[in-house]
Amino acid sequence: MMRSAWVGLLVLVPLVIGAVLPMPAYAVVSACEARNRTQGGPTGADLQAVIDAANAGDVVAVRGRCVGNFVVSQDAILVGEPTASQATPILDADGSGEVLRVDSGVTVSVTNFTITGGDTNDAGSGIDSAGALTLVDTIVRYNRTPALHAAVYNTGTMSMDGASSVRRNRGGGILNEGTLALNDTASVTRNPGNFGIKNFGALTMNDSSSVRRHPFDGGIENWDTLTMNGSSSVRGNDGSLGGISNVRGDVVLNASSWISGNTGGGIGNLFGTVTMNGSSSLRGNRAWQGGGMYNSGTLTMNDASSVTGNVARRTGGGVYLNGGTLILNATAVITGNASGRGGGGVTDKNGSVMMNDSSQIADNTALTNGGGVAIRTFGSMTVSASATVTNNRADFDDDGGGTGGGVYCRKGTLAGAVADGNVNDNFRGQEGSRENNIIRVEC
Ligand SMILES: [Ca+2]
Repeated sequence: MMRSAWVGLLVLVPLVIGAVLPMPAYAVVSACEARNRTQGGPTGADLQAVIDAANAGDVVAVRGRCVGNFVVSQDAILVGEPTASQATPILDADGSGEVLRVDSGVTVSVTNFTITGGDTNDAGSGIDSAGALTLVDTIVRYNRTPALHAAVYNTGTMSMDGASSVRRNRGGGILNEGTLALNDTASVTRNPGNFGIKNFGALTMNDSSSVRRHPFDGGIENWDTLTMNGSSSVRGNDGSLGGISNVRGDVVLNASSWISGNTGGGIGNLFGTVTMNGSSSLRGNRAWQGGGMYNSGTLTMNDASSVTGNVARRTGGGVYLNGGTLILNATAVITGNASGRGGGGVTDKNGSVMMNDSSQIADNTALTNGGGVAIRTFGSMTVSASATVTNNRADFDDDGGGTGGGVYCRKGTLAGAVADGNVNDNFRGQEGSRENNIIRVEC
């Protein structure tokens, strides 16, 4: 009896009010409203008190803007509920301390929030997590740290899902010492004081995730392991070593992952390893030397991976080897790169180039020597029976300065199938009428 009366009232009240006033889709909330949805508890303005009173795994629903330094020390599910005035609820430290701390051993998910207003003198002004934290459609922005720190500090296991992003924080974006995954369309963008992600742990980028538009120290500084899958990208960053600086770490690019439009080069590899698989690519990057990659470690290109359309103002339009190793396997290609001086595709200074299988260095241009490859200072290059160096052009500005359309070997060794037509149809000048395959000086 009572129940049916209540149901009648619940139906009646909105109809009566709705007839008088247009009702918003959601209640208007700008202050903090927190409620334990699992236990059906009352709504309060003290989010920390609701978190502390929750049982492990309870859903804590939040509306509006909650100010404070929030700490989660047991398993929890935080869900931001949209309102008319606040579609994405805000956790705000209001310019003092960390916004959200997740303790070690705790599993937490955070869905549909903006995390902002953190200000600390070390890493983690926005989020400081030692636990297992999943961010879903959550934005971390406008937090502040000194330049060498970062808005997010992860020493546990963190994943960024959905459209989560870390952006426009002062200082770096993320400092990772644990395990970090970027999934879906998650992004780290425009953290203008510093790098996007500095990685001392295991960093994986999946799906269409991206690290973009960092103006000073590049997108990612990697000291341990970085794996890029799906169509993930690092693009539009500026840095002294380009989009990714890899310092003795291991970088693996799989599937159709891409490194593009970075200034300072696509990847700067200092004594580490970079392995390109699938159809991964370094494309459209620019640098003084090594437009696609500056390499003093090992770059292995497998499958149909490519280095394409990169530009060096000086040498090594695609790849500049400074004592490092470049191995091309399968159908890997270095193509369409350009240099303002020598080595349109590759400059090999005291390094080693091995072209295996059906790999190609093709359609690259240099304004001086070595349209495809320039070898100098004891560099070496070996070309296997079915690999080709073709349609590259030296002296592309046609001023008469520059030769060695395929390979210009200033000092070093050039070996393998080079006398068997594998280095063929390369040119000096733009016209394409003057075949100019291999020039040996002290080789
Ligand atoms: Ca020239």
